[in-house]
Amino acid sequence: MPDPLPNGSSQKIKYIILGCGSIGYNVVDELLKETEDILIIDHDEKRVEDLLDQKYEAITRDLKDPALMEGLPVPGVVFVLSNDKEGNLAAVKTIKERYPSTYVIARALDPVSVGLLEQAGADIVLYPQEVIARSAVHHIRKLRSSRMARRLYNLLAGWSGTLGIVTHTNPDPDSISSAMALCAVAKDATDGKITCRIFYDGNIGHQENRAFVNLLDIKMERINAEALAECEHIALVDAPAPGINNALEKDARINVIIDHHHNGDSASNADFVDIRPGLGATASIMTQYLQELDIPVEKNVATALLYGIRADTRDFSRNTNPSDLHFAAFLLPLTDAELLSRITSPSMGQETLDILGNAIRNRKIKNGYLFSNIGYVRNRDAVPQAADLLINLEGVNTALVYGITDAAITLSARNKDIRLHIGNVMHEAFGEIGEAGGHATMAAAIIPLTIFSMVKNKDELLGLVIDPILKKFMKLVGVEDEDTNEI
Ligand SMILES: [Mn+2]
Repeated sequence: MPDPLPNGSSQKIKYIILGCGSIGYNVVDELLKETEDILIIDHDEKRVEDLLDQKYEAITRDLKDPALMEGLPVPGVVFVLSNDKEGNLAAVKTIKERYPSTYVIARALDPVSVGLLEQAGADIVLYPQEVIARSAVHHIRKLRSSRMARRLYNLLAGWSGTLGIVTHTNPDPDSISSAMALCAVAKDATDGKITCRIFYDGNIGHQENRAFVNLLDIKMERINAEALAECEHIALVDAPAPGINNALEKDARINVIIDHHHNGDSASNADFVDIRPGLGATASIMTQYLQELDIPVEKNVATALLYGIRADTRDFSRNTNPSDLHFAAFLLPLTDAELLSRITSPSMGQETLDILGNAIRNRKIKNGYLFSNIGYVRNRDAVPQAADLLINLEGVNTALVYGITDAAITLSARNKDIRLHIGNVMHEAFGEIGEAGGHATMAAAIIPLTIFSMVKNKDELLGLVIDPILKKFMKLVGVEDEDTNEI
């Protein structure tokens, strides 16, 4: 046995294991794959003898002994793994006092010890019961999701003819990329025997979304009953049920539903339903299928999916989950980086530029509240884009931008004032006359024009009705006073 007790303490050792019961022994076994620079310390003389017989480096010491580290080389990492609660705590203190920069990983024997060991300076505290519980749950989740992927694959494998994939109304990158990925899975499962058609309703408004569809050359068709009738199978992506934010009839027969929204209608009779509200994007679910099923991901599909995850999670800043990051990391090397950057910075259309210009010109600011009337717009996506722009102006805490389309008055709000929940205010102000709500920092409202949609001059109509409409909002936020009319 080489001498583990050199004179000075200038000598170094990579790992010291304190306590070599079953956990310690397994850690040693794992570390041996990397290095033999390991010293084991245990209080049990018999055990140390056995270890020495097996050619391990080991010495006997008491973990509670203040001289525990005396004469030993300086360790890079110490694992404190005995089943003696007090011994572990004492050892962590002794090591950290002597070698503050040595990494110490300690085993807690009960939940209280977790805190005590951390206080004593342990860099990592493991509570094995918890580690096992977490790992057990993780495994079952993974098993369940890979079973889902397999089930979908087997279902698709039995199909032929045409699969119609329906995205939600005014489809976004999450919805569109999910449709592309489902098509890839179907093609793989049927050996190319199935034809996919991607349907949408509404419009693809936001210029980034248009750039997305154009640059990735995605073929999409406007949905109609005739086209649907030509499809043997129908799938719905990024919407929870037929008739909810999509153009399908509520009682339409759907074969596959894949979504991540909360408002799911579980009474669906589809052959396959996978709704996972925990995930930030349907594109994450689709990426997982491709990964689990080991289906090669084409560049444009990977690029679309990554953009879909990023867009739905606002670059991982909302409704996001570590899995979304995991799937994004899987996709990243498969994507077309240049294309991705062209999608995210599309050249702005003339109409959008004009609208943003109007929004800035027509702004009125009062007590940190900005109001802007952008008048008639063909594309209602221009309203939130203007709100995004105006909230960045100096002195503005809350921005409310409104405009009118052929069918509705659209209001979009952005808020930086932490005392204000703009989603609640919008809901209270406009919920009775339209659809309204949102988050603390961003919200929207849509007030249908109903019979007034027949009025030709929409700008004039908006001018006539907007004051009474805004009154309640102003009252709620406390800016109604003498010059309200000015706004
Ligand atoms: Mn989505």
